[in-house]
Amino acid sequence: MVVLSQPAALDHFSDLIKTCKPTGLFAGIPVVDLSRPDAKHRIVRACEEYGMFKVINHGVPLDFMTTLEAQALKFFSLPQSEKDKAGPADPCGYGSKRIGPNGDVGWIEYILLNTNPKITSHKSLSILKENPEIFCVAVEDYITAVKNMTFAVLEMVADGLGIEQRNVLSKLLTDEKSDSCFRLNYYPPCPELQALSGRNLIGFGEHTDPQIVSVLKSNNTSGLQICLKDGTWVTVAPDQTAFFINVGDCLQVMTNGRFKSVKHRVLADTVSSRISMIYFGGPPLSEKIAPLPSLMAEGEESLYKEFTWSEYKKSAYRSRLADYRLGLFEKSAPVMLSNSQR
Ligand code: GA4
Repeated sequence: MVVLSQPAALDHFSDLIKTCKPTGLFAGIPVVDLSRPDAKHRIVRACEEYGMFKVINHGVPLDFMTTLEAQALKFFSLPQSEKDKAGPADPCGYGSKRIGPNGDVGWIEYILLNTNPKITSHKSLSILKENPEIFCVAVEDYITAVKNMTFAVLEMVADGLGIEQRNVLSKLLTDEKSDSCFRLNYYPPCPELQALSGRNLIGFGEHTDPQIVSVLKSNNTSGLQICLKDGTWVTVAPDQTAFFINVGDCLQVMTNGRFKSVKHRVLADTVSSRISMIYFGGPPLSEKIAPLPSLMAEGEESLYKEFTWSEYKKSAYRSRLADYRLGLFEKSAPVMLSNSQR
């Protein structure tokens, strides 16, 4: 028997090393050209089938995307002691390897910010203050443009679903109390991985996003994988000029399970660093999350117990990354199972 020993540099990270079936780049993610009249129908179909789609002709200036990415790279290249001044993440701020409060880890460095100026945490403010030239303008421009695109996409979703009130979803994010956040992720390359032949290093472990919708832009390094309906994992081909939009748990509930909150994860690369920036659109804390009445057929019942975003968020922060968080709120199965037990 051949026993592969682990490179010393990875000794502390055995939790992050997994054997994931090799997958080729998946070409099946629906591409939606937002300038085309059929966009709304394509979006709805994609949310039902994959819980994710890629948008092109999105109207976000390329310059905003490349500038923020360059600034983020600059930040992550600072000496560790400088970056640590913006941490630890609780949940906002700079974090390295630790994800969330319950022991999850990944081969990652990140910055988490609240996007609502009214509830911006002290930590978010100090990152912006200490690195003004890096963040202020670039983050502001980028987030404003991405938010506007997201509002338009959510209106297309409502329209595509045949709902008369087009802003029924977007208004939750345009609300001044919307609890949205923004994340910059940096996945450093790990050359030592090569020695682990066939095994993978987890950058961000499998999970679903708790919010309504997430909007991701990455550089050209692959790593993002999604889980298809049949349980197979596929690698999403990166596209640095497009956005990948995915359904969050709240949107799954608001469509009474018609849209699927997609399970996804990120694997680290041996040679290239991956950078991604994600806007997570969440509703106000007091918002009740329940199926939209206009989507319910006669006699159809909600699959979920009613909850507010604040209750769901609290419950999410008590969970581990891979837990099936909606399980606690399902009417039929009131237990939280880890994904591997499902
Ligand atoms: C997943 C989606 C977003 O990145 C995030 C994450 C959050 C965190 O990193 O602080 C969580 C995770 C995410 C879900 C379960 C909890 C909370 C880490 C974690 C273990 C910012 C979010 O809103 O939920």
